[in-house]
Amino acid sequence: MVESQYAVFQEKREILVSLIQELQEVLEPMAMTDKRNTLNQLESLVQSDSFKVLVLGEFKRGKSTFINAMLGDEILPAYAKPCTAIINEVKWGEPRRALLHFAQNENDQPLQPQEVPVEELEDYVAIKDNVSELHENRYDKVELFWPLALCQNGVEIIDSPGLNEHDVRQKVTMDYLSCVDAVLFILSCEALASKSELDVIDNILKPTGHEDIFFICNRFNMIRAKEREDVKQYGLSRLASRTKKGAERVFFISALDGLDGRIEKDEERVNKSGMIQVEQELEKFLVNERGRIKILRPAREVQIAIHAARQTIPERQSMLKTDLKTLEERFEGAQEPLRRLEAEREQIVRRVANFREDIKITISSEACSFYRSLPEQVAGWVETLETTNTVNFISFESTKAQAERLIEEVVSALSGKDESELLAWQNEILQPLITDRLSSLMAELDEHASTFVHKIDAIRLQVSGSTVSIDDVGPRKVGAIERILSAAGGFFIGGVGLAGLGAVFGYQEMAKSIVPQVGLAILFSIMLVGNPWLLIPIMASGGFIQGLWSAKSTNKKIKEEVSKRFAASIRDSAQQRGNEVAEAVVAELAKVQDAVNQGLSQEIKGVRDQVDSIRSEKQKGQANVDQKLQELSYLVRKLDVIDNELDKLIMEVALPTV
Ligand SMILES: Nc1nc2c(ncn2[C@@H]2O[C@H](COP(=O)(O)OP(=O)(O)OP(=O)(O)O)[C@@H](O)[C@H]2O)c(=O)[nH]1
Ligand SMILES: [Mg+2]
Repeated sequence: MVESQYAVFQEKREILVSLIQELQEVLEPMAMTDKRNTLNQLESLVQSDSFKVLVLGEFKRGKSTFINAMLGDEILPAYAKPCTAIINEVKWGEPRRALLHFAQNENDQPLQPQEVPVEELEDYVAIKDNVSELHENRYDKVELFWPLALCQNGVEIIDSPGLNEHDVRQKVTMDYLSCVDAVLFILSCEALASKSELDVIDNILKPTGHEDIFFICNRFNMIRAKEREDVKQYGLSRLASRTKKGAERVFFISALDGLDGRIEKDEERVNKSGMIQVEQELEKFLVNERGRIKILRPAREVQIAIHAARQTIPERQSMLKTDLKTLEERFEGAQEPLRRLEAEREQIVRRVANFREDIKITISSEACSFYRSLPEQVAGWVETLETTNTVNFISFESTKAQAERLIEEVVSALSGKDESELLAWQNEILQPLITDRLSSLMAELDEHASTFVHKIDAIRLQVSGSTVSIDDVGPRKVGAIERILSAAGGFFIGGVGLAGLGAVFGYQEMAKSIVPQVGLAILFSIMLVGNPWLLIPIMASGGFIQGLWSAKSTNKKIKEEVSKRFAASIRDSAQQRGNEVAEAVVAELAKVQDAVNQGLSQEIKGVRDQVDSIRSEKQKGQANVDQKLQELSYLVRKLDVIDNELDKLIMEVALPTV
């Protein structure tokens, strides 16, 4: 059954949420405020999380039709001419409504999203007269809330305009690639796997961590029956190697048959369309692969919190049994070691900061030298460039308009080349460099964290007078760095969005999930800085065209001139672009630094928090102390129950399903 797997997942998610809530109640009387805040964040994250499915592809491949077919209704406009103008997010909601979000300029006041009547939706989301409207960029996206079964199962579908547009690529990259669970790439069987499509897959999707792409070869019904097998073989040969599960992830379908079949309740037509196989595989993938991470990763955070509570309980018990004067003396005695740990914290954080500085210098110099090597290649690119626009002096159209179009075409081709060279460099040189450095940083941090945690635990035992050491509090092992990062909401660092299953239990893997994130950051820095599109208005206005016109330049000359300018613009911005790439990496690594800092600070602060809380309990009198002691033994039993339930959940989710 289509719904059942999603429903099973939702049930498990609810169990996880209720376990988090129960644990929060346990921590409440134990003065573990920081941990509770982390769990709070975790709870809302788990609760609000949905399966996000991004549908991508070039113009007119049938993206909107495919989504409509999945939803079983004509919800998104889909026509033969370029149609989808902005990103549409389809999610669950009752009653139907549409919320329009406006594009934001940096200096403008933020505009509130606006409700639009669903009947008028098309006025906003469809391209009306011509493609250039896309560039107006007035709207950011539309959120559609619809009472659809698929969405009720926690699936959110994102439709996007054709990827051919630079702006679209930028927006999709920036806002979506880091958080979507699945990417469905729609192609047309009539023009399968073009160079530009493969470029997007190889240079944007894969480097940003999307290795399990679904390739949907649509419009299969347009292929003559006797050619179908050949088309399939051709599609498989180009696409299977580009996705982790190979041929299993390459589908040949007719979305239109799927949609019409569903509307007309023609089961046979739906079956023949190929839609059902895609939906079943997608469901399996979302629930098993993504859903597993969505449960196991937070579950690990809960385990770490339980472990922390188990460590705190005997300390509190011992402190409650100690007289106040002795406690104050011990705490006084801990001040010096705590100060030393404070200095150690600063040192560790400084180490990460230095690491960032070092890597910034390396990357910036690598990136600059890469950019400096580009301009000399531009002439070669333009030589092999076939243009469709030409300038013809006896045409009725103004020479200026003709020249503008030619310029735009050349710039567009060159910037595509520029972008793909850069992305290739990023994949081959930059990412391995970052991964390598990051691994050694993590190994180093692990060592520092171990010493730090060892010392803080010794202080805690000394202050509390407890004899129950961390090794006695439970069967589970929590690594030092894991404990530190977890204090700052560890798993938020990489974000569960791009994390692989390996990230569930290994901090090294978790740290690596930051690498695709870094890749994304670099990608937008590229798209935003030294934007070659700015060359078009500069060349189209002013003396440039005038000069060409009076010299009656040939097309070849125009191309040469454009390529010269293009090369010069890369040369001029090489330093800035290089720095920008380095900045993007460093900004991403700042998250690691902040998390380490926050984690270490919380460990130190925790000692004071506990003493303060015990002091105030004691001031309320012996009866209160006795009651608190009783409560603590009850909390131990409650922790056992939560821990067992959690183990059960983890076992169920972790076991491979068929
Ligand atoms: N024959 C046939 N036509 C299809 C199929 N899927 C989509 N179409 C048609 O192709 C045209 C384009 O479909 P859309 O769904 O608008 O394509 P799109 O990728 O969303 O287009 P843009 O949003 O403009 O990029 C429409 O006229 C659809 O009816 C299919 O499987 N077979
Ligand atoms: Mg569309």
